[in-house]
Amino acid sequence: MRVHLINPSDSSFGIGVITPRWLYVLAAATPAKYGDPVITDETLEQIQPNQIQFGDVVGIGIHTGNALRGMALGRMARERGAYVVYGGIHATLYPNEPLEIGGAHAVVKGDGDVIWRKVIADILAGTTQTIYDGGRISGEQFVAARWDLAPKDKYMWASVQTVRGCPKHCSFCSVWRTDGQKPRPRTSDLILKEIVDLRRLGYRFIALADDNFYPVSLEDLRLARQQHNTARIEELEGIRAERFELMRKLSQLPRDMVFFTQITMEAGEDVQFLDAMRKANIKGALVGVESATAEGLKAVFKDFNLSGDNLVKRLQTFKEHGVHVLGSFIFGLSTDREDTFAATAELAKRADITFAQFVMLTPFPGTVDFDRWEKNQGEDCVRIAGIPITRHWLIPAAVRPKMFSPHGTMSSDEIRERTQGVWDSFYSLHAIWKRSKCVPTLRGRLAFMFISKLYRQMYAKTGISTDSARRQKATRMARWLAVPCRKLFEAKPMPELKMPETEYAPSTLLPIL
Ligand code: B12
Ligand code: SF4
Repeated sequence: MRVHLINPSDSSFGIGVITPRWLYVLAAATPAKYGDPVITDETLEQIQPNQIQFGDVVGIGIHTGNALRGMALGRMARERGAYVVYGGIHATLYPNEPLEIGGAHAVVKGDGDVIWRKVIADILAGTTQTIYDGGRISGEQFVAARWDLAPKDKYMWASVQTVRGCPKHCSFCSVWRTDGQKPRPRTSDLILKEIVDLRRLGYRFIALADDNFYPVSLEDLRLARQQHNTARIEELEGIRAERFELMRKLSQLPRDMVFFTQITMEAGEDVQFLDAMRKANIKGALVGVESATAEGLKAVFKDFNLSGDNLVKRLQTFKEHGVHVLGSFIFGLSTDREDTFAATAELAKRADITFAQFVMLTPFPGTVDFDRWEKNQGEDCVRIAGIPITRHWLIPAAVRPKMFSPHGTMSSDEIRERTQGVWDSFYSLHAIWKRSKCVPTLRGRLAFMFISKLYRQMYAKTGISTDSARRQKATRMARWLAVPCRKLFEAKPMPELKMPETEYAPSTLLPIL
């Protein structure tokens, strides 16, 4: 019996930008007595069915975007006589779906770190349950990934998680419902140990795959103090101190390391936090800007963000303090108008952000937007290829619409074309070259250009295009670009690297509290 872990994907690029962390965490959670799991990441290459044998255990992790491919893999594996188990955010939200159409024997909801060993043991003992609840484990229980199993020359960035959960409640996001609103920080010494191991292996670029690296804002603290809520103040200060402690430890790592994370825009008013990020070599962050207008932000329950000139200033603050921004914008909000696209493109340039992504509003299950939308669709909703539109992820990609909520003034095609136009303008050669001045050397500037083009190719061209021939062409182009790009991320392994001195130094925390 072998354990397989498969990350499904319709598009394979030969090279991956970021390691899918769950594969290597579940590999670490697989007891040694079953041998090393066979790992297949289909964002690199598609699986060969004959790798799966009768009696194997096959774990498939799905988010909504790759659920359909995941279901096909599950059916294939079951037909070959394997035991099929699903997990991941989509399986957590719709545990019955893999059981009904994905050939699943079992589905794991929530965190897999602790429960995975029980699932395998139950399968082998013939006592499999159909649904397991892995729950929301505490930070100390998060399992460190088995990076020794990752292919050496395939990924640009490794991924390490430092906290799960997010206290916000944005209407388009499911994280606060699945991972919870209470941040669950991981023990900082364990994070550091995993990062040191990665650097020893030759990874120097690391994505901190957190829901929100900045779980306590100054505003949260201000409110708790205003309410004289002592317990809350202590809790928030504790989490905040833990963040600074982690960053202090990261700052002791080799200076060639580069970290990237995801944070809310509120971090831009917390310059002490930004300075600590810079010292910790956290050189960039995905910031959910979402909309450039106040009405748009209200529509997505994100009115803690700023708009207009204040937004530009706030985003510039990140860069002034040494943190590059990958701004994430959503198009297709009910408040968007024809001129919103050009205004957003203009704002992204003015705000001097280093990278940007422009996504079309998608009602992801588990979100407030989805609940509202599903209710509006009613029982007799539109069906495509026999699938109700409220289960859009099950509609074959070739006929799946790109937008789901009719817009008051624009057609879906118009929104798609205008979104594509904003990508084109932000990633034109001229615009990228101008932005590349943030890198000091000519070689660095050329690398920046390559990476920008690859980013656009992978995320915009394969995602927004409706025509499958164009998508295939874009995938081929991305495969071609990815090879030289990955070379830029290569680093010499440092097998001798020691763990930095990590003893707790309370005095260093005092000024921040
Ligand atoms: C880092 C990250 C990214 C990174 C890296 C992706 C990568 N290569 O790993 C980047 C920035 C590239 C990215 C891109 C996107 N992402 Co993203 N991403 C995340 C984030 C913040 C963390 C994922 C992570 O690594 N977590 C750490 C691992 C260990 O946790 P995990 O994957 O949940 O796995 C645990 C359990 O789920 C379970 N489990 C998982 N699989 C399995 C399998 C088995 C068999 C078992 C037993 C258990 C199990 O056990 C694991 C350990 O506890 C999540 C948020 C989240 N909370 O999931 C969003 C998230 C997954 N992303 C999301 C989205 C929407 C996207 C994009 C579509 C965004 C966009 N519009 O472009 C793209 C899609 C990219 C793609 N094609 O896959 C959504 C998905 C929503 C949904 N319903 O599917 C999430 C949930 C964020 C959100 N705001 O809602 N993402
Ligand atoms: S979008 Fe970001 S800030 Fe909003 S709930 Fe999701 S993780 Fe939190």
